[in-house]
Amino acid sequence: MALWHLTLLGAPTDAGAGVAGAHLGPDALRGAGLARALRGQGHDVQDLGNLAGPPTPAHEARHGPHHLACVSAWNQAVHDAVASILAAQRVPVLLGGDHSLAVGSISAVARHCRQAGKALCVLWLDAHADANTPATSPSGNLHGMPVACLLGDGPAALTALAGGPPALQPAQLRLVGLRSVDAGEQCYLRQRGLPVWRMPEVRALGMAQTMAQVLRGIQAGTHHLHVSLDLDCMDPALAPGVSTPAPGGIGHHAMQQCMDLLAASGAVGSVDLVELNPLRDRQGQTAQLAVDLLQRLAGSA
Ligand code: 6HN
Ligand code: MN
Ligand code: MN
Ligand code: MN
Repeated sequence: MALWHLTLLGAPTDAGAGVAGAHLGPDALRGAGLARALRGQGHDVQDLGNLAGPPTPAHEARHGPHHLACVSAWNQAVHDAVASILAAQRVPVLLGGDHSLAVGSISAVARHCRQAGKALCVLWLDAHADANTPATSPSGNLHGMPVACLLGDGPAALTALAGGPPALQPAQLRLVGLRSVDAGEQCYLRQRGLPVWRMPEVRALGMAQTMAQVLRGIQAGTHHLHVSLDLDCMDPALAPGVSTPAPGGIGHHAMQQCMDLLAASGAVGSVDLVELNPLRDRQGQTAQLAVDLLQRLAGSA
């Protein structure tokens, strides 16, 4: 297993979520010993601390996506920081924060891959599709929209972060673990032809077979695999510390297996670790689990 030169970057905001608390995620992950655990495995770990950004406004906008200006400011900061980490040849690990931040991080990764001539694939581990647009969203919350934004469908302030063409094409995405998909998202997934492995399928195939399908054609060297890990992909009995829990998620063993198979691919080049909500956690068990999963994802050096 290769040694990772990884850089932790905190983005303490919950502006994209409808529930408060994800802004406490980065420090909870640090408190659970994230850097120490990774260093203990031999990895080179740098921690840039937390980015600064605007506080979450107390009131929702009456029309349109909630807190768009605030979410855009955070995403611009994330984009710029992730771009410099990648330019320094390191693996950025974005500590969220809510999942809207993936627009900034993945837009930076997409630009980097275009310049480096690498093929980008994004694994989206989530209970949700995060593929609403402002027109279909039942909540107005931007953490339900990053997939559509990355495909070019969303508020211009967010889609523009990719710097011209959309950050991603549908075939570059793989959505795994879904079980809470809104009606508008169903249509969108079908229309755009997004590759999806819903929970019933993951259970029927088993994680090994699921990941064999997900990773087909992805090779270390030619490919850059970005892992966007929304902690609500796991079963909430196991990982209660999230803002939008959905029952029937991925179990402990399957999740560990998933991380081990990703590590073995050798293709992982960037990570989002998002949606930890310490206000909803029980004795830090979700934070601890997240540390364990990231350790496995990085593999032992
Ligand atoms: N997440 N589909 C719901 C919505 O409000 O659009 C939930 C989104 C959850 C987003 O967990 O990252
Ligand atoms: Mn709000
Ligand atoms: Mn998500
Ligand atoms: Mn989710």
